[in-house]
Amino acid sequence: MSNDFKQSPEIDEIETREWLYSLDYVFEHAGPERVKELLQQLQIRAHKAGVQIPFSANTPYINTIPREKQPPFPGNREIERRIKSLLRWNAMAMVVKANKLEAGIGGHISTYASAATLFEIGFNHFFRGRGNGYEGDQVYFQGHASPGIYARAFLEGRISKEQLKNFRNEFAEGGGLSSYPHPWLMPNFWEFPTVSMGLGPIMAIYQARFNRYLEDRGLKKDTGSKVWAFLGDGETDEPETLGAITLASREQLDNLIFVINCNLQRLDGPVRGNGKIIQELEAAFRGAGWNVIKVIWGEDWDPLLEKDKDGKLIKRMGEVVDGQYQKYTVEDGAYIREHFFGVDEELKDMVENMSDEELKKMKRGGHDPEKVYAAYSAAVNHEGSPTVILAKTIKGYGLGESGEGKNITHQQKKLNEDEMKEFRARFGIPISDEQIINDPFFRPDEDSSEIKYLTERRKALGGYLPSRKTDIKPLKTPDESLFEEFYKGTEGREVSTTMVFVRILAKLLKDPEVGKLIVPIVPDEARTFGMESLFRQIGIYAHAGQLYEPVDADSLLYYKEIKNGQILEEGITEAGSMSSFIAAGTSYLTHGLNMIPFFIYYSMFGLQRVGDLVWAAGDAGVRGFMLGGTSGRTTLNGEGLQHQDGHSHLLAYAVPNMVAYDPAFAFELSVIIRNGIKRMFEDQERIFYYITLMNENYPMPEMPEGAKEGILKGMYKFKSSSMKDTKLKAQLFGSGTIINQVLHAQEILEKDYNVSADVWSVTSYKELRREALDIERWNMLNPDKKQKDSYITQILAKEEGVFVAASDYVKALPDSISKWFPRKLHSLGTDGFGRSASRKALRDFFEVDYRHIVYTTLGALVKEGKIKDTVLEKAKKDLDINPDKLNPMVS
Ligand SMILES: Cc1ncc(C[n+]2csc(CCOP(=O)(O)OP(=O)(O)O)c2C)c(N)n1
Ligand SMILES: [Mg+2]
Repeated sequence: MSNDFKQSPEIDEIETREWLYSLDYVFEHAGPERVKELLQQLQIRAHKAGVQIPFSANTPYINTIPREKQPPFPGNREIERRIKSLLRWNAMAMVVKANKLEAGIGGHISTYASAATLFEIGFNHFFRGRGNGYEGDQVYFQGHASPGIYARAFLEGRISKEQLKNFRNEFAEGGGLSSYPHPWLMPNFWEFPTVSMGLGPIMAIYQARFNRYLEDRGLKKDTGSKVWAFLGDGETDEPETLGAITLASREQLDNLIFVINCNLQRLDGPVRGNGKIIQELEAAFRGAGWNVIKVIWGEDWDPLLEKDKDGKLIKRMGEVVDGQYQKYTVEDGAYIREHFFGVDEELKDMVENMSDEELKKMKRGGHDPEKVYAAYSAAVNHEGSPTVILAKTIKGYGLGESGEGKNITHQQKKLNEDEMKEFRARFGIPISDEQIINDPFFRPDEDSSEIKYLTERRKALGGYLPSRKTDIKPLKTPDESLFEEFYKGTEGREVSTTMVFVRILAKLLKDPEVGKLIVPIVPDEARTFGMESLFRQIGIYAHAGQLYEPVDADSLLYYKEIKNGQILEEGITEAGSMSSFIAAGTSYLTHGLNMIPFFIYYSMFGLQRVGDLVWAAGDAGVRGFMLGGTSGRTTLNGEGLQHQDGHSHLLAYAVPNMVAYDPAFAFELSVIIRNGIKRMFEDQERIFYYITLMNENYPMPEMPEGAKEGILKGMYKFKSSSMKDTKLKAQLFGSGTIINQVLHAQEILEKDYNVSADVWSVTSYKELRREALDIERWNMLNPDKKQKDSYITQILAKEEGVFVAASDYVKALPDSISKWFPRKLHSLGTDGFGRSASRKALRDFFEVDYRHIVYTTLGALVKEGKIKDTVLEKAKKDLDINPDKLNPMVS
């Protein structure tokens, strides 16, 4: 048959009808499965015949769950509506009041206004608390919807009126409420920090995965708890939001539910004015293997869809873009009639009997409790993959003229009196005009139907939420004997601190007490760090086990994936690994388990790459060790500019509860890790650790007598000079592998220049600075009391000579403590972009090798008039110092 054969339109129509009738027949007699099978067969046949069927991951722009599949709604709609009205009112009043008391204090009204139904269906019917034998669901609330969550806690009697009044006024008497979900600031309330867009979703994915990990390893029971992540549609533009969704489907995380509040707007304007965010997200999530449930239209659209026999309404729904839908929100019913339905006579006829008022009131799906209930119910019962609910809502819903659906609505923080009155009338809030101004918050009596209802619902669901566990059991720190091997040194054997770490980890893993609690996390770098022996020893976690014969099956260290594996081998994702670290490091709060994560990665791809997640980890109260491997701008040689880290320790300064160390020797590392476990898990301090590890091999010395305290405080004298009677003195400070350059410099100074130099090992500039600042502040606030000396001042007061510090990090580190030194501190460091070259060349380039340390020391002695210029002149030649070399800092 020729391709240009064309049959008449009439025949086309008959043919189409016949096919459709056949389909209806099969559906009625054999059911949906048979229809699926037939369609698949047809698709294959068409494909074979060369018919290119356009790809689409989308379904029509209507609700995924048709009306006839909706389960009956078990709640009392009227009471729930009234509760919701109270929440809307109090949430709005909280922001308005806060801004009245202090203009510009901020806060958000519109986001919660759009999400209220989405949250409330959860609170009244789904979110499980930590009672009745459940462990509780973990809910990541959209951060800037916090006023609504506070408003609910107020109705629940968990937050006082005074606190509501002090929203965003945390220093107020009686306590205030933090702007957003910050567990650091409200440790018994908030569980997850979510307000930095994108972090909530990725943390939720890894939380759900970590819950599975604990179950698969037999560390906790599966009580059917779910992880819910509420996020904005604008938030989906953050790479973190969608970046890990395939992990969730790959791992079949049916304990995970995303609810995306698609109000079509972000801060400045529409999320996709010229497109459709719901369809875009549907395609992305379906493509990634998620169960996608769209909740687009409310119940008043059902009768119209019923009438829509030829699909014209569905087609119209699908062709209108989001920017236009936003316009319908702000316009009246006549506009909707003309511009939405008016494009087609049949559509126009469909709404002929409806008034403009009725058209205007037709709800979006996300504001319809029964539609949202149906979606959640399907989500919690779905098995085999994670679910995302795409709920269409209106930003600023209920704000009316003062902001509903407008581009400015995100920033709306003030309502004038008339607008407040209008709101009050719309939601039937029983308060007087006078109260609106002075005392707007309203909570009905304890025995009112609203309070009784919500109290009963939360009781049935196992308690209030959000809330945090408080009965944390401390862990006993592993015995000193486990670490002692590392205090002895390696007797000449050359090893790196990375190798030492792996050995410490292996020993900890074998410890009968803490072994099972250790969670090694690695983003595809286990071999880089020499950790591959752990693959076989403790296994790589894989929910599915190992469905293949690994290529290296016959080798001792084969790639062993196993259901109860202990290592989290995350693949190349520092953000994902960091999220696992957060889930593991907060499991003392979420599950009452003192899991001890060790997350090891390329130090360059840590604090600067996932710094915002690190900040969130601090907020969340994470415990555990981040290990920046291959660190040091000159120690990781050959790798060049993008790999060589010489500044992560500076970034660590910014994280308030991060304790950072840059150890040089095995014993230092060992003392630091043991003390870290003690401080975090036995003493229950809210801190976490950052330790850099290096890959340069050298013999590890024995721990000097009495060094422990100094190691932990940040510095101690490692090696005094053997020369006694010389006038020329120097104090040299070294960190990490650069300590070896400093030790070499000590020798040269003594041998060639008659300078007696002591060597100090600085394990942590940050700790030294923190302590000194603390003392300085105390002195400032207590001038009338006996003034104290910082640790730095105490130990250096009597030290003679010039001070020179060198590390494989930027000069800002030694500079940050120099003001507490008795005399000037000369800093050497690795400021600037790295290069691919040998360690020797790099250390020359960055001026941190022994030559530059010697030369700097001699220069300092010249300036102090202790030696003559001529000595320095000669040294320049002997040490081959080039004053005209490139400045590494800017080249
Ligand atoms: C990483 C980050 N960037 C910017 C912001 C500032 N911000 C707060 S809310 C918001 C708009 C949110 O839009 P959407 O996700 O659609 O949420 P909606 O309020 O519409 O529900 C922005 C840009 C932020 N909180 N985090
Ligand atoms: Mg939005």
